[in-house]
Amino acid sequence: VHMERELRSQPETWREAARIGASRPPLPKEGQRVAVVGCGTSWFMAQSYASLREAAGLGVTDAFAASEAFLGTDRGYDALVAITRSGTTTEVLRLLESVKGRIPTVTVLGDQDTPATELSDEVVALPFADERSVVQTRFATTALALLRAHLGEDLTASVGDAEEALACPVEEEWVDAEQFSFLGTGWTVGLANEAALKMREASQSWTESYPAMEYRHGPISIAAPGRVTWLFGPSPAGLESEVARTGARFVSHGRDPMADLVLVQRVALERARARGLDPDNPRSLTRSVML
Ligand code: F1P
Repeated sequence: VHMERELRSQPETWREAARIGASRPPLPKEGQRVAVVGCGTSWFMAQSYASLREAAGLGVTDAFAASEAFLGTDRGYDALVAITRSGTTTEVLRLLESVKGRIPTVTVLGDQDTPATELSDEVVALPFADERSVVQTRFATTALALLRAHLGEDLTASVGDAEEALACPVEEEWVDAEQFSFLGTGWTVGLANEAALKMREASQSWTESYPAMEYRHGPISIAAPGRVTWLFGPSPAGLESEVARTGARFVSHGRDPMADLVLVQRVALERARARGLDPDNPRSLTRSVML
């Protein structure tokens, strides 16, 4: 199973990304107004990075699904950051083509030698984090680790937490649960979206994701015994008790939220196994989605 080997290598690949990220100046530059794009998993990593960059005070940073990013000159972006493991995703290529010569682009990808490379002004390739599985695990988190290191974050504790998330038990209650809702705030909203996607892709699970406080405005209606509400990052006051009243299991760990995503990847893998599914080859999905 590629997914298992790949997800288990994350502490190593994050260490390497932190080394590369810390050794070069932040991309894009401080003060630039930036659009970050991707598709699927890569879009969710774009959401997390956009939130972190803006919170770090480096400038307005917006995340878009590549298919929905209409970056006309009037939007005023100084730079575009694209995230794509394959470098072949149609929507990303179309967008890079459409801004070529107008907005400087930096693309974070798995392999240096891809169609996206030719369309980008600058590329950051992470070949050591590239993957065989259709389902992304380490490329996504390693790309985000690199971008976090660019922002000046020290990832030493995150790497330690990822090791811990790989060593801790996967609870049976999670493997058997009927439904999962993943929640986040700020940069962890993207991680919650990614956790839900991982469970759908690898294990055909019914999962949803929301900004934590939005969950209270309707989605909590389906929380019930046998279902799990999983929060990434700090818990907004009152949320845990509100979920507890529904009978759903509330999960919230103190570890680095990206390391908590590693644990969800393991839950997805175990659920796939329990259902007799091949987690590397999800139904109706290919390694790179092209039109
Ligand atoms: C992104 C993507 C993933 C999806 C699957 C296929 O492609 O669509 O979101 O989960 O892994 O690829 P990419 O642009 O990052 O290669």
